[in-house]
Amino acid sequence: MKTPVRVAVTGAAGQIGYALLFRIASGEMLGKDQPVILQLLELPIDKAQAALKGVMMELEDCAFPLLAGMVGTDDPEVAFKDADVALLVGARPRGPGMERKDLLLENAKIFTAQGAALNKVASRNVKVLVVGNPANTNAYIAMKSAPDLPARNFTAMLRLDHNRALSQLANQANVAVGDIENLIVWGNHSPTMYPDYRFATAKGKSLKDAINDADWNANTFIPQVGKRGAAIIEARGLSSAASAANAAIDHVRDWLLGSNGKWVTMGVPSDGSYGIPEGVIYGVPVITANGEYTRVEGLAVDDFSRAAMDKTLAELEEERAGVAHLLG
Ligand code: NAX
Repeated sequence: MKTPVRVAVTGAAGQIGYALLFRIASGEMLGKDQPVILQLLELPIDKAQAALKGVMMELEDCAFPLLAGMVGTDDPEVAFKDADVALLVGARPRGPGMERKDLLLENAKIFTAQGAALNKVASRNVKVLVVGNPANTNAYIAMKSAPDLPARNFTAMLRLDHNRALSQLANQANVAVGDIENLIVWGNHSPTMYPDYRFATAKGKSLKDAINDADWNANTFIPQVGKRGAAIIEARGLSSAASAANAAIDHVRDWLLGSNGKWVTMGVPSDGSYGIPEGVIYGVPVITANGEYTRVEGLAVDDFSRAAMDKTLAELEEERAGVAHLLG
C-alpha cells in the first residue's frame, strides 16, 4: 500500500468543495491505488463548520477504500500541516456594493494568511492550486507570503477556461474533443483571458486551417470562452461548480501524474518568457511529467496575439499593484 498523500482543501463546504472532495477520495485525482488524507478548512463560523461536518459525514458514508483519514478544521495551520497538495478554493465572494478593489483586498488578507500558514507547516514540496477568485492574484499573494517554499509550486486554475475552449473548438471544427491537442489559454482567469488555437490540431490536422475564420475567432470564440462563467451564472443562478471541480482535478492530476506529452494550461509564475514580467502568475502552455511542469517555449506571437496577451497582462499588473502595499 502506498503512503497516503495529504490533500488540503479550503472552502471545503462550498459548492466546488462538494463536487470535488468525493472525486478526490475515490482516486480520480491521484490514482486508483493512491490513498489520500483529506485536510479540510472552513471559516470559523458555526454554519460553515456545521456544513463541513455534514460533508465529512457523507464522505464517511461513501466508505471510500482510498480515504485513509480526514481532518476538519477552522485553523489553516491544522489544515495545511504536512500537506502535499493544497487546493485553495475558499475565497471571499463579491458582496452587494463591493468594489473590485475591496474584493482584491479582502482576498489578499485571506491569501496572505494562508500563504504564511503553508510556509510554516506544509510539506516543503507542497503543490498549490488556487481556485478562489481572483485566482491568479490570490496565487501570487500566497506565493509571496511563503518565501521558504518553491515559488514554482504556486499555480492558479486556468484549466476550466482551457476545457471550455476545447469544447467550443470541438463543436466549431466538428472534431472529437479528446482528439484536440496544443490549445492554450494565456493570462488571467477573467474575461480578458486569451484562448489561442493557432497551434491546435485534431489528429494532427491544424484546426486554424480547418476553421479558417478570423471573425469567428475574434467575435465568437474568444468572447464566448471569456464570458462562459457569466453565462453559467445566468442559466443556473449559481456559478460553475462541477466543471470547476473537474478542472481542478485535471490540473492536479496532470501536474502530479503527467500530461503524457499533451499541452495543458496552468497559471504559473512567469520566468520572463513571452514578454510576461517575471513572477506574474499567468496562464501558459505546459507539459507535465514526474510532478513538474515545463513551459512550452518559443511559440511565435503574432500582432493579434501580442495585443490579447498584453491586455490580460495589464489587468494582472493592475491587480498586483492593488495589493503591493500588503506584500512588503
Ligand atoms: P461557495 O461560496 O459555494 O464556497 C466557498 C466556501 O469557502 C464557503 O463554504 C466559505 O465558507 C468558504 N471560505 C470562504 N473564505 C474562506 C477562508 N478564508 N478559509 C476557508 N474557507 C473559506 O463558492 P464556490 O462556488 O465553491 O467557489 C469558490 C471559489 O472558486 C470562488 O472564489 C469562485 O469565484 C471561484 N471560482 C474559480 C474558478 C476558476 O476557474 N479559477 C471557476 C469557478 C469559481 O467561480
